[in-house]
Amino acid sequence: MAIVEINFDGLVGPSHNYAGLSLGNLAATKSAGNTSYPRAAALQGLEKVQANRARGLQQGFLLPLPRPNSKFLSAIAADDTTDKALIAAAWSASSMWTANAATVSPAADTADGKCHLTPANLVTMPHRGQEWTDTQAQLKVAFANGDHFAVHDAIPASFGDEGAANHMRFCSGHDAPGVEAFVYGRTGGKFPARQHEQASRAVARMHGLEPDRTVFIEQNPEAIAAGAFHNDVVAVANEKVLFTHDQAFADQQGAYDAIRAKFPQLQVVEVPASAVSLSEAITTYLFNSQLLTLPDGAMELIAPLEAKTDAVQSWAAANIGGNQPIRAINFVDVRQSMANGGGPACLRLRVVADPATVDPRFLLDDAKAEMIGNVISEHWPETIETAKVGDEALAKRVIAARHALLTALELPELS
Ligand code: SUG
Repeated sequence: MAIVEINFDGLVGPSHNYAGLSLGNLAATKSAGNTSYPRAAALQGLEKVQANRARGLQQGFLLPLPRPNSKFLSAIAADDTTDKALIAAAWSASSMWTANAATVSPAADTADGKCHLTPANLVTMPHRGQEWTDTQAQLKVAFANGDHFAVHDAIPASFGDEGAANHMRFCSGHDAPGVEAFVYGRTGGKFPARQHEQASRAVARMHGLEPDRTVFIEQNPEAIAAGAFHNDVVAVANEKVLFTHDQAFADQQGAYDAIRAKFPQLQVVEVPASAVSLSEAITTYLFNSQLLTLPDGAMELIAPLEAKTDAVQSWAAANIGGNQPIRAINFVDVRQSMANGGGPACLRLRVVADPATVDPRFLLDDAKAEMIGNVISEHWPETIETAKVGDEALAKRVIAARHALLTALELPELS
């Protein structure tokens, strides 16, 4: 049995648009009203995935959820008088950011030896709070093998949960037992704190994690106020390495100490504000990079193009490569997603498992990637103007596009 990390990227849906729905997500707010390019967005995501496969890594994908979401629209009795933002909520392609789909605890960490997945309730934002039931339905198909996986219900809506975006795992190798760190925010700041401490604690209990291999850390309120609506905008972990801005946590040294107490091998790669300011960290999404272990054991960062700034490059020149824990930084074009506040790391959900235990329809090979690319090129709208969100003809096109993908992938149970 080969237990490996499989990244499940969210395929960008045909309704991808810039309606500016996420308060506290500065990129999405700035892009509000702009014309989107769903076809280019989806192809950019697919290209990132293919580049990671070319690095020798395992890739899966999750499908766009049904949009416009007719269940949501009928639940709010939507009509011509309904607030435009609520109509747009039903059209959001936000399920592409699968780092928010669920929290995943690999089998090596859990009491029953299964890999546990809890869909994130995403209740803080109306356009995202409607995702989890459909996400769960999909996870139950992809991870249907009950000998290896347990898919839970979301945590009750009283406690906001944003999934893997606020969760980090430290381990000597992906298949080894890990220490899981949950990062939560406190309410009362300028922007909503989306991850509630009690949601994090409930997920840890639900997954059967041992308290002495679990850490709870408070996010820096200043980081949330500066636009880090998820912890993965200011920190990312992989195996022994924590790559983080020095203003990510409420008590930075306390956070390192708490992790180290349970995971002594921790290596912190800290970027000080003097090298890259908090605001530059957020506009560049440097920490929303994927930090990947390549087959030869070396780690590389997959960063968004937006992170190719002078400040980042001069920090990287001195701190990446050679004998440093991170060997290289690569840049990838996911600009359509970035304009809605989603970088390379937002677009993927990490699952540590034996690929043979996953429904093969969700795993990628070259032929399937080509087929998906063809469906996108043929069916995804080239552009969506925000004013067109809600348009009936466009709705038909978006529904048909998703349907074409489900048919090509032989996943009729998700229609
Ligand atoms: O929840 N953007 C997403 C971006 C999610 C990024 N994910 C992680 N950091 N893991 C969000 O704010 C914008 C959609 C809009 O406004 O239509 C949006 O939902």
